[in-house]
Amino acid sequence: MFKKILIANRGEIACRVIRACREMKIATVAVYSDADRDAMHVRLADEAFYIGPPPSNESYLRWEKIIAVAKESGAEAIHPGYGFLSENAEFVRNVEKAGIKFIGPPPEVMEGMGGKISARKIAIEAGVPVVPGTTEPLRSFEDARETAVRFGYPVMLKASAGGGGKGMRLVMDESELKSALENSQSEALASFGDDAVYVEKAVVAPRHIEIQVFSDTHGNHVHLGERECSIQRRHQKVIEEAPSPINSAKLREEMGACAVKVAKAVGYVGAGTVEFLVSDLDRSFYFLEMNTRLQVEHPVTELVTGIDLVREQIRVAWGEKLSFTQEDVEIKGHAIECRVYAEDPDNNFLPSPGTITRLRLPQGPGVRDDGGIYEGSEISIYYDPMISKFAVFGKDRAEAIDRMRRALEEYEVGGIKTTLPFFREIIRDQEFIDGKLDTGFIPRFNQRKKAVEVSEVDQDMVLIAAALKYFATQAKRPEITSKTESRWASSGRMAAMQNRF
Ligand code: MV4
Repeated sequence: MFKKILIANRGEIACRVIRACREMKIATVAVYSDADRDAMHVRLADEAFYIGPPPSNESYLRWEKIIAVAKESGAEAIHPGYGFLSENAEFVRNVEKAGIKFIGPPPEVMEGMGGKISARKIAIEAGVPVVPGTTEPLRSFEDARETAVRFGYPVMLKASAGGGGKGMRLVMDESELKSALENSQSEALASFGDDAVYVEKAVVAPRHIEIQVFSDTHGNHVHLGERECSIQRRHQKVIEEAPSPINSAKLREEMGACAVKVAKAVGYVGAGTVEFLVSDLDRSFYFLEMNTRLQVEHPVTELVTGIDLVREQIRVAWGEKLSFTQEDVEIKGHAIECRVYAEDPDNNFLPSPGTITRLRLPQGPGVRDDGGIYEGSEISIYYDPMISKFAVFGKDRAEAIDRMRRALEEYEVGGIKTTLPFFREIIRDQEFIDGKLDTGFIPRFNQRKKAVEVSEVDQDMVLIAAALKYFATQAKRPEITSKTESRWASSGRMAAMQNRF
């Protein structure tokens, strides 16, 4: 087995990989920028090397520097985490040229799946359903007009190089097409340096369900069931769960088989994810794209399968066979993950940098916090503001929701704003509890919230009502005073406010 691995990343995912290495008795090398001198991943690793100023393109994206550090430290492999260099084929080629193992798929696989159009071609070739649409970039407005009519409105324009919804436009009818095409192309050019845009038929109110796949270098390809990731805000996942609340063994088998077909077709190696859009109407599903990395939301799959995906990635990179077969994979229980961000949900999710002055993590049955921070940590403005991923496990979805609600009450982060209050509301939302999760969930949730907010003129009434409620709850003491907060949580918060800790 490898004796030493370099982690070309930061934050919680670097910590996650270091933790797996520790368990496997592999020494770890961290890299850090000026902004991360005191970061958690630097403290957890056996060695740490400085790689440059805070901006990513001067530090975590400088692959020559990172490869030089790997050589200098004697690391035999590099784990890229997600983001940064994780899907950069040029980086992989240079890592391998330096005689270092890259923990991930071969560069050709990354290139094949890197473009949406090329990925669609691979999926079609593999006999996997894709969203009806084109497999060539649009040549002109005329071309777009004819294609849209052929597939029928509404259609989606998508950037082939796209990701994160950039360059994506929903077009309801022909009157919107011209400006949508121009905007989509210029956004694609600005974001990716490539203005190739193609057409897909729009799937109405779809779910985003993805299948975790795993492949070794001996030609074994398996899937580990699905993750439901439909709850997204501005194309960023917010809450993920496994299994999907649809929870159909038949659908899992069909989608899993398609995901494995895609993995086989590209000669995949390691951990990958095949994304699908699933129509809520008839459960028809369509290949969307494949992510050639370990994903943020991998813990929910680990919780319901009992398989350590990072450990498996490292074993596969060393050349071992998968430690399990498809028959061994059993989905048990239910897991839900919330992405905790240093953002202010009351102020349009504006990043909230600063020092974490207080940190109390949930404990007890069924909780897992994949964190990258500690009390005293500084959250800078330079990187993604995700500070931890908080996941719970229960025997079924109802128990997982109960645990998430309880654990979110215990969870306390002081000194900065976080998205925790937002999650405390979602976990109590009836549509969420009922599992009605499609792409329109967050917009509908915001509408419901707005409906209960009051207008300016009602402010006095609200104050009076609040005063009445306050005296009513005072009278009822020592009962629990809040529906949303345990007494342990509120006394902790009081202590924090009074600086008595
Ligand atoms: C779509 C779609 C409807 N029809 N494609 C793809 C990337 C993801 N960030 C949003 N994507 C979508 N692609 C077709 N042909 C709707 C979405 C979509 C979405 C999908 C899953 C979860 C949330 C979403 C929010 C907005 C749009």
